[in-house]
Amino acid sequence: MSTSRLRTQVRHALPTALVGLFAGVAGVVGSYAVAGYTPAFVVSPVADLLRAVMPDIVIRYAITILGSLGQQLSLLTAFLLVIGGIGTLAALSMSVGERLNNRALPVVSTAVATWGVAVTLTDSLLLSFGAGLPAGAVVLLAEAVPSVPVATDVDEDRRTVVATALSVLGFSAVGYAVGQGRTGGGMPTGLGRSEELQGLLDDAAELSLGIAGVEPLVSEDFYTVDYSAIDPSVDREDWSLTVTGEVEEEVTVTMDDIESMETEDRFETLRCVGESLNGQKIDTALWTGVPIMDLVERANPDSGCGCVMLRAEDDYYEEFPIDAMEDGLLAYGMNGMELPRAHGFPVRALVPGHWGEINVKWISEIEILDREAEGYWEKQGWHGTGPVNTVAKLRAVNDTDDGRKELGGHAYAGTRGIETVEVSTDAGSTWNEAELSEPLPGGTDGNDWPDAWRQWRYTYDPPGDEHEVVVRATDRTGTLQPSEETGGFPSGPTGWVSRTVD
Ligand SMILES: Nc1nc2c(c(=O)[nH]1)N[C@H]1C(S)=C(S)[C@@H](COP(=O)(O)O)O[C@H]1N2
Ligand SMILES: [Mo]
Repeated sequence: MSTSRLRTQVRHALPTALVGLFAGVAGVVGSYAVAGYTPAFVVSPVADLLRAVMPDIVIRYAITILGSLGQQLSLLTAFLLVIGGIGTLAALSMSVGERLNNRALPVVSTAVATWGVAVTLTDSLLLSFGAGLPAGAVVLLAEAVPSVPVATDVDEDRRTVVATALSVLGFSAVGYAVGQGRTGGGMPTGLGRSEELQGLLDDAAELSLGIAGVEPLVSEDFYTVDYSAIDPSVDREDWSLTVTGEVEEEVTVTMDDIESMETEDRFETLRCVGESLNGQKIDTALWTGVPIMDLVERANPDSGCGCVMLRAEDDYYEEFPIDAMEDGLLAYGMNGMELPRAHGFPVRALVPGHWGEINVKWISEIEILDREAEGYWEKQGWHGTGPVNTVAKLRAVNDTDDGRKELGGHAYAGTRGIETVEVSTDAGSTWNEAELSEPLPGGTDGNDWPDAWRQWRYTYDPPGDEHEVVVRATDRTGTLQPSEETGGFPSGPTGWVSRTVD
């Protein structure tokens, strides 16, 4: 092969790869336009697949160390894989078409192959056209330009590339906007009963100590932890929840059924077992829902293990003792509004005093088990189905106007409740009691306090040089938070939060 011939081929291959890239982008954008940011978007199952093939150890550290960054990385990888995959299909189609001297074939084969892959990934025959058609259209656009003689006219290629690029760019802008609209998440809907619920929220605001740098008792920004890359998007009308397994009779309820049941409003804190000791994966909201057991008892459960598996629309599942649900809630409201999608719309479980992970979002099934089984996180080695550890968090170190130091944070002990928070400003040699916010109204587990955190504040005259501040809590059973420090894995972090202050 002469060098000029080779050069021509290389120049020619470049546009093919580029057209492939454009086809990949167009396929992803088209899928987004029709599916929005939901599991029917082609990137979502690929991100989930990545998680499934990832070794446990990576997932474990991704959640404790990388936090949501790990999720963003796998999402980015999934994007690149899908774009590259569709691009490869398009490029292959184009080179086969060129060889057979058939210009319709690459268009059809790109569209059909992309559609087929999308169907395989998302299970959606119709929405998969959103990926297939734009990918095919890009190839059509590229092919529509008069075919180039063997002695390639480079300018012609360049023109094709620019025209295709501009079309894909325009399509991306429109597709993104349409997909955003489809994703929803516009204005949240109120629950009604707004006066009553606002009254409770006002009470909570009044009980907050108002320390700079410490979130109020009802969180302004509630954390999220999701095992899948893209949250399920559940239609209120399509949703139902069924009690299955070891029951006399399966019971299924819809949203209308849930809303006709007796409602409860409740302040409750959630905390993730995978957070760090002074981490931020702990928050409190006012939840509205119905008692889980009102529904479970209708099915007449008869479990051999006294255990239950909650299952969700994202195929998440967690197992734990039925007893833990005794005071559990099926929540459909959060802070006076419908439950947001990120927190489990339309319904999630709330299990008082237990780690966040068994508070299953987008709940779809309550399976009464005959024998013990493992939940999703337990299969990864976590032990997060039990009651939470007691913790006092240090959130703020403030200088007051009169030259003193003000320390503040939250303390949480699940349904055991917080009795006292103590602060040491000399590395643990001496201790003083901190001021505590009054408990939020309500009660669970036969207590007259709710399963919710309290705020603490401690003000002191600083010694004038560097000193070590340590914080610890005692729960209402009189048990002091253990001082021994462990990381989050597998049973949640323990130890006393400390910080050097100057
Ligand atoms: N269906 C479903 N429920 C879920 C999860 C999930 O990934 N899927 N994550 C769990 C974990 S690990 C925690 S800590 C809490 C977090 O609830 P939040 O996202 O509302 O804060 O939800 C739990 N419920
Ligand atoms: Mo969690």
